Amino acid sequence: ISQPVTQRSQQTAQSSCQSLDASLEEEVKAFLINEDELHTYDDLTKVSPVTPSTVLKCLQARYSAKVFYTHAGCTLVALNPFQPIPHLYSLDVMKEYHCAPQPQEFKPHIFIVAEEAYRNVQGQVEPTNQSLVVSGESGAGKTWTSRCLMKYYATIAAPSSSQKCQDTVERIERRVLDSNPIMEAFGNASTLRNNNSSRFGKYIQLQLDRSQLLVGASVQTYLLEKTRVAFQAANERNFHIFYQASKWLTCRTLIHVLIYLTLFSKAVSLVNPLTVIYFFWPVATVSVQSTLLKGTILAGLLNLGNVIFCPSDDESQPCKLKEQSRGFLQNTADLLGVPSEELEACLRLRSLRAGKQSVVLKPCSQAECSVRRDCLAKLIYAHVFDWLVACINKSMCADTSRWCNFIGLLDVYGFECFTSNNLEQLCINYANEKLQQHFVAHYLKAQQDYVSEGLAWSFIQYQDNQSCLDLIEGSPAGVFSLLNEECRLNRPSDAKQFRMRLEKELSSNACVSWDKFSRQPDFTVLHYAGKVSYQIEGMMEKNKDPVPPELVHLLQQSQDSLLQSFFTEHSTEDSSGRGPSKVVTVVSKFKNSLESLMKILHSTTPHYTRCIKPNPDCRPLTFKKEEVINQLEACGIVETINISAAGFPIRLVCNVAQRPFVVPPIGLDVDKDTLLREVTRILNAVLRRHSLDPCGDAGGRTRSSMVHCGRTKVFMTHSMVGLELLEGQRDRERSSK
Ligand code: AOV
Ligand code: MG
Repeated sequence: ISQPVTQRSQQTAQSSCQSLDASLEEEVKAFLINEDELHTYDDLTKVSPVTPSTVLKCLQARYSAKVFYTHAGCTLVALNPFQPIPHLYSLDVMKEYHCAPQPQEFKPHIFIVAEEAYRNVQGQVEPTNQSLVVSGESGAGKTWTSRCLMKYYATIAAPSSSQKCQDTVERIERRVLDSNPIMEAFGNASTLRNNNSSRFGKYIQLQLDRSQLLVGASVQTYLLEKTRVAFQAANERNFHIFYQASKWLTCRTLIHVLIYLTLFSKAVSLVNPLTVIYFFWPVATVSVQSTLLKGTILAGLLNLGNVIFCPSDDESQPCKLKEQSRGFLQNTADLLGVPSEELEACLRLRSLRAGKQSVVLKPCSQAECSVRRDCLAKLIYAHVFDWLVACINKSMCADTSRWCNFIGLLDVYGFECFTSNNLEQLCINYANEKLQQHFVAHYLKAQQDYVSEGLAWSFIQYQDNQSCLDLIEGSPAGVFSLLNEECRLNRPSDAKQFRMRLEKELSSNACVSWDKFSRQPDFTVLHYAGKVSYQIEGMMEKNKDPVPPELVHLLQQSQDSLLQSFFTEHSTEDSSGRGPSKVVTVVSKFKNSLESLMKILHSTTPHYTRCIKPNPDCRPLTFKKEEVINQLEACGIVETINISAAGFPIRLVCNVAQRPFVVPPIGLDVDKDTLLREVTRILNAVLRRHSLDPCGDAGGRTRSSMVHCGRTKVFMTHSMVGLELLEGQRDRERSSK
């Protein structure tokens, strides 16, 4: 049985054990004699012995042979080729996998995972929703993989041309696929790690009707990195849409240097404005469509970025606009449909409540003016993005009466570690920790079942990331809670003081460390995927994400009906920040949205794909061992393989009332024990009949049995073969009645 390693020291000991000692080296050498055949290992459970080195060698051999997918027991490892691989994802290949009686006998492919989930929806006992979780670090290939999965379902779950509802359904498939480039245009950007990095998370539910046809889809998004609108790190870029749309923006000033757009250029593919319009046609009014097509809001944001203020000598006076910014301010006001004097006043003056009735205006410093300007840009962009997602949902989502099951595709931002990391990275890496925990809970901790079921197994150690999660989300002593507490105090934030507080409160957690000599206050978290140092400066402000009420008032008066509609529902009272308890912080919102995601994941059958980035520079067909081994160790691939090889991930809960696989002649009045014994006997018999040895071997290591009977469940190895044969048998029995 797998066992969590709770102490860091044990983990260190474990990883040093993993470093090859002399005897193990010998074993590896023996194994490597067959180097010519290494690339033929389709499943890493067949590699013997399973060590980080042997697994690495095998993957490297496959990568050199241009084989990019490998099973790792219950998960699939996908190596990023960083170049298009012709024919790997063609229509013919999709059909081949879809039509095969046993797709798992084909070469490992993402389509096997897709097909398994598709067949699983119908369920062993009852239909079950499925989730395909794609994980991996930034640039590893998650978004690419989820696009492949969407294409697969849009192809194989489409009705044949003879079916009547072709018209609507065809539109749905198209829409589902077309939603991708639009969301990526607005939510992806070029970062140091990936030219097309997702700056938001998404979970797409593909809705299937009773005949397993795709009838709709809905998408849930998570925490868009909106700070990017106003600021990008060196050599990173703003969201793609600003570059893509510049050709069709009615922006009078695009010839100028736009501060919100970094200058370093990259070839960008254009998003077709017609696709955008086609999406919004059913849900947007004519004026909204024209706003979008002209791109006035986006152009307004770009102009806003060039509104610069001079430092002020006299604090009682609002600081002045730079002379060359006047034109940009006027353009911004025109494009956003607001009076330019009011826009200027909102940026330069802060209103303070003095007593119950009166409001005084306080001049803002140069820095404050810039913060307000950027805040306005972020506020508008975040609303545009949410509105866009809402439109996409409206146009894709099927009526609840039309669909009964779903397959969910999860594609979130991958683990990130930059030279400077802040709240955005903390949230992104926290999301990855949550997913890792889900994986650990599902595949590894679940093996505890064996104990309660009375099965004897040897323990396999794995890394539990609970203490890292406690560090971040724990209450009352966790980074998020302490950050929220600090924000609630509503006082000017002091990074040094906050760091001291963190150190005091979190000292007992082994997943955090403190660098006494760092120039800026920070803390280092030991994530499952590596160490990351987070800057504290600016973290509190980012968490509060305050919106000056004057800005909301301004936009409520906009002549642009779309812009105005974003703020009609918005309560300006809440954003005034008067009641400290009303502040819903960024981390609270994010934590809540992740919790609902986890609930959905727990209610579905998950399928994990681990994307691996073979080199840090995104170079085609380049395999850097160091880079790969770190990722393999981080996601616990060796433990996963060991548990998959030794374990029985398929469990049939034997419920006397349901009697899922009971083939006659078992009577209705049997007790549970008899039923279990009988099911096991039948399973073994079915396997033998198909010339499969129920006591088969696992790549040289004898496994006790492919089928095992516990107290309340029958366990099977991950080979779907047995299960499918069994289901086939059941269907035959039913139809012969
Ligand atoms: P990510 O989603 O995991 O990173 P992507 O899916 O965007 O990473 O992949 C990065 C790049 O790798 C893509 O733009 C492709 O050029 C290339 N790529 C990935 N998979 C394949 C494949 N199977 N075949 C060919 N090229 C591929 V991030 O969103 O940054 O976490 O936040
Ligand atoms: Mg991505």
